[in-house]
Amino acid sequence: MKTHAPENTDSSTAILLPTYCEAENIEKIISVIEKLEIKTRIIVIDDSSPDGTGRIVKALQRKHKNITLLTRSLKSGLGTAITYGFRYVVSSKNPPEYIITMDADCSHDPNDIPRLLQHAKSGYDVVIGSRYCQGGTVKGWPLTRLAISKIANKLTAKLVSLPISDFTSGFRCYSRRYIERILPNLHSQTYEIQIETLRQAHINKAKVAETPITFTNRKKGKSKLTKTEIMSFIFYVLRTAIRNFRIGHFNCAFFDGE
Ligand SMILES: Nc1nc2c(ncn2[C@@H]2O[C@H](COP(=O)(O)OP(=O)(O)OP(=O)(O)O)[C@@H](O)[C@H]2O)c(=O)[nH]1
Ligand SMILES: [Mg+2]
Repeated sequence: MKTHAPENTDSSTAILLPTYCEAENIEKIISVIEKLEIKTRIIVIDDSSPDGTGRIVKALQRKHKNITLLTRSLKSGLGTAITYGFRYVVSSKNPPEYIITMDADCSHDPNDIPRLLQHAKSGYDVVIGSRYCQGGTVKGWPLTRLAISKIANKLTAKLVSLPISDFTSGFRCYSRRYIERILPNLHSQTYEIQIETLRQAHINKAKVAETPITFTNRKKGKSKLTKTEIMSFIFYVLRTAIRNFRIGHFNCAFFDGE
């Protein structure tokens, strides 16, 4: 594991960008984040992408002092990439109060970050940028993909008994305190990390909120979601349902987009 870290890491917010072959997207997403009026650190967790994503990030580090590049030697799954980023951030000097996760393929709009942060600062441990709560939208997906995703989210809500409309959104803002509490229990390899972090919220009686976002289908690069990863996700949901983790009251709030 190699780290290329900047000297200036003082900031209350860190944004984690897991990447595998996002050479066509990474510069654009970082440039939009850099234009936000909030001070953030950007942590890219790259699995030695053969398309040179890491090289582009290294070049961007010369221009922006708030970027850290964590390089893993092999493609090891979205779940372990996010968990690795969490571990790095919470153990850093002056750790940030808030940790944002988002896809690096420009599907999530960095301009929504201030709103997610605002809800986190008002006391929520997990704020989900949600495609399926009132006001949320998806642009550019074929109807079949949208239907599968919506049905999967509805089924997941039933199976795991949580009143959340978008379990699979990777656009989140967490409080660092919450991540420190759940980190020892995060063992997901791939996309099921998104449900595991919410399951832990339920177990720990954490406060969860959803706020609508517009999700735009990636315009460049390829999806990393493989059939094996979809199967692993389905097995995770079924296992979780069988364990039936009804633990009483669950704190989940919904906000509109303002
Ligand atoms: N480091 C790392 N990043 C990954 C891995 N798998 C996916 N990612 C990144 O995680 C984010 C989400 O992956 P996507 O391929 O966009 O998955 P998706 O959003 O479900 O699928 P799309 O419809 O193609 O957008 C992207 O930034 C990917 O580059 C992995 O194994 N390792
Ligand atoms: Mg994507």
